[in-house]
Amino acid sequence: MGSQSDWPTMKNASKILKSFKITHEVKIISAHRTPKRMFEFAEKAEQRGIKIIIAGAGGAAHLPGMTASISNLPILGVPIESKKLKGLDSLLSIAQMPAGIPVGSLAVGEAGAINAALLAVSILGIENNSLQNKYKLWRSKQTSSVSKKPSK
Ligand code: RP5
Repeated sequence: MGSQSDWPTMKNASKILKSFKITHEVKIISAHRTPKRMFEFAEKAEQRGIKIIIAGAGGAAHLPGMTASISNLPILGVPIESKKLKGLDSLLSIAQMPAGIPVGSLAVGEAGAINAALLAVSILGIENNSLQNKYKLWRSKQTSSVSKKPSK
């Protein structure tokens, strides 16, 4: 994520990954404030065995796109809800990538962070039957938890 201030949102992704026992690391890397850190991380991620990068950023949210410009790994971008524009700036910055450098953009805020992690689980599950089964179970539990009628 781009800043400590993104962590309240991005910790929702980490919680999901933990619940599926997915080994992951959590880092603050800013495309603007720490560009060298970003470059080094993105350049070495694949050889370090990382499979998917979830990048959360807000405002002029260049972290997902710039990471995608350096790494061939799948990049899932989470637009953080910014104070001034409620995340519309983040969403457009992340979604409107030029053709040829893909970033999978999720929803603004907490839902996006949760779904980025679930999408990562789903992608990793393609080559991992046990993970795929855990994901199916998670989805079916969610379905069963939805009441047919509202409570009083
Ligand atoms: C972006 O700027 C970060 O991703 C964060 O969402 C936003 C604001 O950062 P802070 O000023 O709160 O550190 O780089």
